[in-house]
Amino acid sequence: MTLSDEQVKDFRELGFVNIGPIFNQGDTESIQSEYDRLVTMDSQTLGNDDEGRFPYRAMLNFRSEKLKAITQDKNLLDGMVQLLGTDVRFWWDQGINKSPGAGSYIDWHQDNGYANGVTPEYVTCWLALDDSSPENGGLYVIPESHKAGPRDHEWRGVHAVVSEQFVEAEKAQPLNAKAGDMLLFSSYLLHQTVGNTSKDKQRRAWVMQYCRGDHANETTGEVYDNRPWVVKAGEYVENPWSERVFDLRGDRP
Ligand SMILES: O=C(O)CCC(=O)C(=O)O
Repeated sequence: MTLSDEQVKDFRELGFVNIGPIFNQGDTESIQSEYDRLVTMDSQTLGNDDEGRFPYRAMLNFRSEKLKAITQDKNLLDGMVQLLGTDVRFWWDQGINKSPGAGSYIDWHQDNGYANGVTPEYVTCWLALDDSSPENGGLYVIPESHKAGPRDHEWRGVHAVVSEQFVEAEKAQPLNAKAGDMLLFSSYLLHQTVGNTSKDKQRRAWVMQYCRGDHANETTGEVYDNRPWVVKAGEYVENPWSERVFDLRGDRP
C-alpha cells in the first residue's frame, strides 16, 4: 500500500490522517479476537475508581504471534517508509479499550511526552476496532499542533500530560473513525481521549508505533537500539531483531 500524496500532505500539514481500512476481513477478525483475549479488566486498567476504569495492555506483540505478524504487515510498513525513511524500527504497541460508562479521560499529551526527555518525531498508528467518536471515548486532536515540536509534560499518575494552560483547546476537533480504520498521527500531535458516556458501545483501539532506525533521545543521548528493525535499507526484515534486548518493565518510554 502506498500512501497518496494527499495523505502524506495531511500527515505533514495537519499532523494526522485517517487512511481507512488497510487489513482484510480475516486479519481484522483475528486482530479483534487476539485483542479480546489479551486486553481485559484482568490484565491492567487505566482511569480511576470514581470516573471508571478501563482495560489497557502494553506490547500485545509480545503475547501473540498473530499480532506480532501484523506489526510487520507490508502495507503498513510501506506507509512507514514513506513517512520515516528507509530504516524503520518498531517502537511500541498497546491496547486501550474505553469500556461503556468508563468516564476517565486520557488527558492532552503528545506521545513523545512518555519518553524520559525529548525524542525525534515518530509515527503512531491507531487502529480502530470499533466505531469511535466522542460518545464512546474517542479522540480529540489539535490540528497542526505537531508543528510546534515537543512540549513539556508533567506526570499525573501513569500519564504524561500537557498542562491545560498550554493547550489550545479552542482548536480541538474530534477525530472519529469507523471500525477497521487506521489513523496515523505524529508523535508531536496534541491529542486526548474523553470518557465513554455510552451505555453499550465499547471503544477498542490497538496502537502501534514506529520510529526511524537511528531514533535516539535528544536529551539523554539514549540510543534505542533495543527496538527491532522492521525495515532496513529499504528491505523488509523478515525476522525483526535488535542490537539490545528490550525489557518491558525497565524500558517503558
Ligand atoms: O486510545 C486511547 O484512549 C488513548 C490513545 C492515546 O492517547 C495514546 O495512545 O497515546
